[in-house]
Amino acid sequence: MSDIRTKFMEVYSILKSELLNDPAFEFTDDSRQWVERMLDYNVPGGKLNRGLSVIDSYKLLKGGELTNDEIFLACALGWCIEWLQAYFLVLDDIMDNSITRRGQPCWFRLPKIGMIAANDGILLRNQIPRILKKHFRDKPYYVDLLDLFNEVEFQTASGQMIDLITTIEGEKDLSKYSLPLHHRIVQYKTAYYSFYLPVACALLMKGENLDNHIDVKNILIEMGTYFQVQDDYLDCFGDPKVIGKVGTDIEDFKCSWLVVKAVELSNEEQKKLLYENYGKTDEACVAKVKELYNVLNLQGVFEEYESNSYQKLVTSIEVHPSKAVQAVLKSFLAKIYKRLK
Ligand code: DMA
Ligand code: MG
Ligand code: MG
Ligand code: MG
Repeated sequence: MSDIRTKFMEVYSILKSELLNDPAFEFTDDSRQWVERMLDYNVPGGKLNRGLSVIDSYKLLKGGELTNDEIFLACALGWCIEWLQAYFLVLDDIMDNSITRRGQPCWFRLPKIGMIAANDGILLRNQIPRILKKHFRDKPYYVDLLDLFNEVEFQTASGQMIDLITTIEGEKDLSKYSLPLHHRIVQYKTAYYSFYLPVACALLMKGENLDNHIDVKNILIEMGTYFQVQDDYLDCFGDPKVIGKVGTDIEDFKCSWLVVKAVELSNEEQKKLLYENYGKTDEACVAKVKELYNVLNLQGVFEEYESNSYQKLVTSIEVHPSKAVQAVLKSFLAKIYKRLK
């Protein structure tokens, strides 16, 4: 497995050097250095789960050893997803006013970067079709691949939009926060690109028609929802040293799974406390919200949610007719169950 990680990193270097010598732009030393530093800072530093799972999934779908060519292509698609993630995160951290990411300051927080980060996000996004064009142009599934990335990007950006418009100053309203709203936000902002996209890439490489795999998509969306509930939980209860980021959901008035549960479980007095303190940057307000989360035992409520979701997912995976697809889904689920980061 560490073998595949090494291979994956090798492909990163190749893709990076191709992008730094893209003939469509006349790079100078300065501009090349800027892009190289920006890529190294933002693209490869995460868990790489999304990217690596393209290779994993393709291997399981094929059911045999991969050729060098297949390994390269699966890695390249994996990196396209990591690029997409980097693009969304660079912009997400600006919009969420975050401090750290992957154990280092958010890109826009660096003194010489600031709002140039917004354009860096756009560049990251534009590098994806550059990679796809270079390596997949002649493939019969090229158009489907482009279409898939476009579709998923649209869904993610729309999810980000509904995540953000719930926090508009002057329109903050906790009574609007419900599980259906939360589900809708996380399905769009996280599940499509983090869970459906890697498997869909592997299916396309295998020559499959995605229209025939709606059942797989639905299971992956549910898994992605569970993953974002974990993210919401870790935002408050995770160890920043382990998750590599400091939570900002309470300050940001986010429609987090935790606050939805808190609204649901609070009595009138507790609700009042929540309404008065949620969405404020003041440390004392944040501390009061966290204290209420503890009084309501949201850690216990989460653990219960976690084991229920896990059981439900296992059940829906096991009714899938294909053993290979079952293996893909189970491997995904195993990677995230009870994750601490
Ligand atoms: C993440 O939402 C969604 C995208 C598309 C980046 P988030 O703001 O909860 O993520 P994080 O906790 O990593 O900032
Ligand atoms: Mg964020
Ligand atoms: Mg966000
Ligand atoms: Mg989060």
